[in-house]
Amino acid sequence: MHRASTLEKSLVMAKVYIGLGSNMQSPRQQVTTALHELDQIENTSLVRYSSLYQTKPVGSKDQDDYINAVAVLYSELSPANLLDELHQIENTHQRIRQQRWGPRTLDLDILLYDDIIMTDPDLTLPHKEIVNRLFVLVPLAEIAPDLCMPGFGSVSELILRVDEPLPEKLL
Ligand code: A4P
Ligand code: MG
Repeated sequence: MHRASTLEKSLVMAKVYIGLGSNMQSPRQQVTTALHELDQIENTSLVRYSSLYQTKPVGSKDQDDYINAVAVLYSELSPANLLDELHQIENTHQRIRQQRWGPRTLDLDILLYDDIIMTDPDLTLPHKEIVNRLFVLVPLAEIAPDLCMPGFGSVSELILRVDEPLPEKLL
C-alpha cells in the first residue's frame, strides 16, 4: 500500500532544471541560500545541484562577474505555479527589475520542465537562451552529461558550439 502510493506520487512529479545566477550583494551567498529555498517550495524537492561557477557577464559588460549554478528539482507544481514560487524567492532577495540582462541579486530561470515545449512570453520552455550560454550549459553538463534537450539536442554537443570563455568552477 505504502509502495503503491509512493509510486503514484513519483509519477506525477515533473523533473525540472533551474538556472541560478547572481552578481550583486555577496553572489555566492545569494546562490547558496537560494538552493536551500528551492528545497523549501511546497510539493517540491531539491534533488541535485551543480558546483558554483564564476562567469563573465553576458549582455552589458559594465557589471561584475556572476556566480551561476544549475539545480534539479522534482515538483508537483505546474510550470506557471513553480515560476510564481521562483519569483517570490527572487523578491525575498530584494531583486529589482531595472535592466534586461543587467546586474541582479538573484535570477531564477526554469531551464527545462520535463519535455514540455511552450513559447508563452511569460514562460518559454526550454528557456530561450539556454543553447547560447555556457554559464548554463556547463553546470548543466556537470549534473546531467547525457541530457538531451527537447528541440535542441545533447548538452555536451551544444557546449562545443558556443564561442565564449569557459566558466570557472569554484572550489
Ligand atoms: N520568462 C519566460 N520564460 C521564462 C523561463 N523559462 N524562466 C519570463 C523564467 N522566466 C521566464 O525575466 C523576464 C520575464 O521572462 C519574466 O517575466 C518571466 O515571466 P526576468 O527574470 O524578470 O528578467 P531578466 O532575467 O532580466 O530577463 P531574461 O531575459 O530572463 O534574462 P536572462 O536570460 O535571465 O539573463 N551573465 C552571466 N554570466 N550569468 C547570468 O546569470 N544572466 C543574465 C540575465 C544576463 N547575463 C548573465 C546572466
Ligand atoms: Mg530571468
